[in-house]
Amino acid sequence: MVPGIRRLVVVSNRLPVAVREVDGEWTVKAGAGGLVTALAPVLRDRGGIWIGWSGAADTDDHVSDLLADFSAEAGYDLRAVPLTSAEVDDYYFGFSNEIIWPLFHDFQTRCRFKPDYWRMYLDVNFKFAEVVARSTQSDDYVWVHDYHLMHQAFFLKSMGVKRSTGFFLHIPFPTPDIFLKLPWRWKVIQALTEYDLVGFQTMQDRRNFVQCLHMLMPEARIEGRGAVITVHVGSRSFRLGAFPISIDFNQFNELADRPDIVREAFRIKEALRHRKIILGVDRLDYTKGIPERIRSIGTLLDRYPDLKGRVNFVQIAVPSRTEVGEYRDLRIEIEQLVGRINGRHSFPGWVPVHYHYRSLPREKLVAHYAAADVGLVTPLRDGMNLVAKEYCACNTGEDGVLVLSEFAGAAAQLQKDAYLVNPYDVEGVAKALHRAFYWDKATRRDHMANLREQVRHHNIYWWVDSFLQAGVSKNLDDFPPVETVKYERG
Ligand code: ADQ
Repeated sequence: MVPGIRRLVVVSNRLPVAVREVDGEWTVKAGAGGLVTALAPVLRDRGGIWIGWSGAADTDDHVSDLLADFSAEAGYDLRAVPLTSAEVDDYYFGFSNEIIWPLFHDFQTRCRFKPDYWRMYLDVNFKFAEVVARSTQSDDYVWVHDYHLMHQAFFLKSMGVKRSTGFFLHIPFPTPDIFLKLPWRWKVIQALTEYDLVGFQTMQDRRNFVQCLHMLMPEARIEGRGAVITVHVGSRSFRLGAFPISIDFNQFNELADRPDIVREAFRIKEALRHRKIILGVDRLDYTKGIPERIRSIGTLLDRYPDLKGRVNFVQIAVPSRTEVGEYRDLRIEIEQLVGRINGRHSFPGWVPVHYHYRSLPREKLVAHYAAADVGLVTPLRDGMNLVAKEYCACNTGEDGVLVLSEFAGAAAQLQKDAYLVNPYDVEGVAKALHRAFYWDKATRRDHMANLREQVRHHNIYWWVDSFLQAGVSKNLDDFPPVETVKYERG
């Protein structure tokens, strides 16, 4: 797939496995996220390596044997970067989750700019880079993922280790007025310029990055147009691209049509007496706009009494970062809002909001998507949002409506056929839901068919290939703008 490149080396904060201690025994299981599904076959076919933290602190010896067994079976190597509890606290919970995550999602008031976090972030990045240097050779392609590890190329170079490197940012890149609040803004930008390719989810993220670059490094010069452009800084050049991440469309599509899942979807509808289902699915995170969404449902029922007893809102929230106080507070806020709306609007035989705080197995999740008449995806800010794409892939009857936040990266691709809303505008969201409720069958089918086509073409394999091609190609003309690229997996 990539000429001249020996192996693909993926570097991410977490390894693509779940390592757990159950009753004193350590176990390791394959992870199930989209990134794992997309990259695992690529690594397996090309004999690659995945470098990351196992997810458990201070587990050095217990885990390495288990990972070796797992590697033998998976067909690619897993290399764990062991982290101490102090490192996990300041690098992961601190710098990554209390500074970069809120700042890059425009929540600057939630940031805790502690210098200790920054120092530990650098130490841990150096530790990762040492493992990368030890585990790789000069003709390997090192693909680094996400905001936890922005300094990999910088440290590899400072060690004198020459590697071809690419970086993909899964979260948004903020506008200069927000990014410039970061006390270590220059060092972060400078570190990113050390990669050979930096990939963003959307053209807007890339534009934001270019604006920050112009402000902090006025000598930088941009060349080219389209999805991939070149930046020259002094004697050095690197590339910037927009590569919207996606899902394995066929996998979701086929699951949704499997007879047992069709039956499960029917059971979900039956349990709600075949009322229209509005569905929300998210990690429980303040960026996902769950309280605002629930308030919109309250407003919907207040303003449009014709829908009383005719809709159900089902919110499924997967527990996330439960150790963090802010996330616990958010959970309480959501539970109170659900209680208040149900207390105000329920009548015998009808409870408007059904809230589930748990992770669902893939099959159950797909059954919920397939059963839902409206997918309500309203993050306050999101790099992409895969739930929006999963909902479309599972809507095999082409009968659903996607109501989507204009602040999700997915809106750039899906805006023509999704019902776009401002998630802060509770009345606007309520109005959109009311309209969506009355959309006729033909309108629903037209829009959903287009949405599904978009996700089918720009699937996760298209994403991997376009990043890797940009990572090693020398010809910019190979890269037409993302919006017009047509791709089908051969
Ligand atoms: P996330 O913030 O985690 O990802 P998202 O893209 O929506 O956000 O992915 C969430 C995943 O979790 C989906 O695949 C979904 O199916 C799954 N999920 C959510 N709730 C679940 C539940 N209750 N049970 C089981 N599974 C559940 C980050 C960025 C995003 C970006 C992705 C990929 O924040 O913007 O789209 O990375 O780059």
